[in-house]
Amino acid sequence: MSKEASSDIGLIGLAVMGQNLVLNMADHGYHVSVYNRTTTRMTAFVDRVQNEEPCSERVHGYESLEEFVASIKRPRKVILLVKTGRGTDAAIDSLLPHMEEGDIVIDGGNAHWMDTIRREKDIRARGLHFMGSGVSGGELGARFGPALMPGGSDEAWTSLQPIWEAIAAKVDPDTGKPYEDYAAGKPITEGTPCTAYLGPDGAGHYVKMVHNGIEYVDMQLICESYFLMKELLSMQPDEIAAVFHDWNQGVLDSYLIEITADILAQRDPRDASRFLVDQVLDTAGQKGTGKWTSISTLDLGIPANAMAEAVFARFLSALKVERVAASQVLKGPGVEFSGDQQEFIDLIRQALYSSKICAYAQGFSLMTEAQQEFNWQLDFGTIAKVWRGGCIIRARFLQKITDAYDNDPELANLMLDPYFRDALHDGQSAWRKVVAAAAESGIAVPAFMSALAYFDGYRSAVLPANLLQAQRDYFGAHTYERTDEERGRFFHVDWPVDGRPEIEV
Ligand code: NBP
Repeated sequence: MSKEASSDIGLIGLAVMGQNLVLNMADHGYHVSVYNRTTTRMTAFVDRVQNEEPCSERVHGYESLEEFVASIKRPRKVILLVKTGRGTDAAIDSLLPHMEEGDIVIDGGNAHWMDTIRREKDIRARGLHFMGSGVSGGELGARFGPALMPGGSDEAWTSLQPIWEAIAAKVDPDTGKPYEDYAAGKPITEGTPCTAYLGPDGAGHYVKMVHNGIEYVDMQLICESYFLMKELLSMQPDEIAAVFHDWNQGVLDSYLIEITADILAQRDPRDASRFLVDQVLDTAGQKGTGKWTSISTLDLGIPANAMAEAVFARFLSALKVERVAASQVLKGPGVEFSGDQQEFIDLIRQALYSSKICAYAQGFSLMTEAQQEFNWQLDFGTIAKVWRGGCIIRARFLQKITDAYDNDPELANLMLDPYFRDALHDGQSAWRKVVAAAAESGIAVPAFMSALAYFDGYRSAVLPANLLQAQRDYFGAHTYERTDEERGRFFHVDWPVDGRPEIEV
């Protein structure tokens, strides 16, 4: 490799995501310089790539950061795909001394958006650009087409846009269905790319975080559907797989439903007479983005209870030892089902769809508030479009969300859109029956239940917070507003009233 700058872009961090993103860019004709903190990882990757056409010609490895940076055409674009937090800061600190004014650093990791805001400000002050771009789709997505959620300066985006659009997942412009012929092993060049500029500084990483928060609920709702079929209907994994496969042909058509059907049908590689899912321990891990989303909903005052429940459900699952002990002490009502199995399966399907609408409504409400807090102008129809392909929550359903925001960009809540309103009206009777059956049988379905509580709470003109506010005034003189006065006037009495006057505060 000559020392003249000839690469289109550079990438630092050759773990699973970095390697796959490099191959994706090379597939699309880009020359990519690569660097990794531990050199052996870089050399092993470059050696491996020597056998992969056309990537072998287009991937160039460097042992020193100085040579790596010098090999990239200006304005240089360098993607970081390293461990979030200190790893990203350390990578930036070592990279910046070699970069020059106008160059662009792109963090493709799952950074916290406040870190991205901080880094963007620091790096802009040094005359360079910083973009925080969420990358979703895991290993396969990075290799063949992820959903990419960039935030940063307009100028940096203009420079990055052709590459991001080339490597992103693509969907059919008419139907919104992803093109996913990975097996062909050829880059997908046709269709609408699943990427768009989302706004300045931390906007891209915030949207990626909310994507993950929604993903947590989506997964939990699917798990609760499975659990009801398993516990209440006593169905076997392959029977439940067939149900998910069937659901995937309709409005629930999505990547997560598709892989759930695959997982449930999978036999145990150690013993083909049983199913692998039955051998997987029921404790779920997490990397924190669902928790960040829930913390953000609390910070911004947005009622996103299904999102929080999905995180809590993982925490509860992790208490395996305690749960096993408690199961011997705390008795429930026992599981009984005496209805029609097929009918109940369809009720679960409707409960799942209705709850899913609530989960997305919570995610978009959160982003509506966040854009005011952080001074972004998020385009929700575009965000739903970006999520149609490549990412973990990709689903047919997202086209309906784009339609909803195209019809009314100021939509206060997704549930108020006529399509989703009608779907909730149609599904709520089934949803209530499922939640009631779960409660009566002692089966934990926290996401179904909290989503229903959200729906009922949001559509209630009157809630019991009148009593709550009176309690607050009673013990803490926190004041209250009156139903027979204008909003914004606050009153207090010394409780119990006993003839004492009410005062306006
Ligand atoms: P990891 O998150 O496991 O990070 C490993 C990489 O970070 C290695 O290249 C490692 O270099 C490098 N690194 C570390 Br650790 N500390 C560093 C430092 N101080 N300076 C420079 N490099 C450092 O890799 P990953 O799973 O490929 O994920 C990469 C990013 O993509 C993460 O931010 C992750 O959150 C995000 N992401 C991952 C997925 C996924 O499915 N895995 C999906 C979407 C987004 P070394 O070889 O020298 O140790």
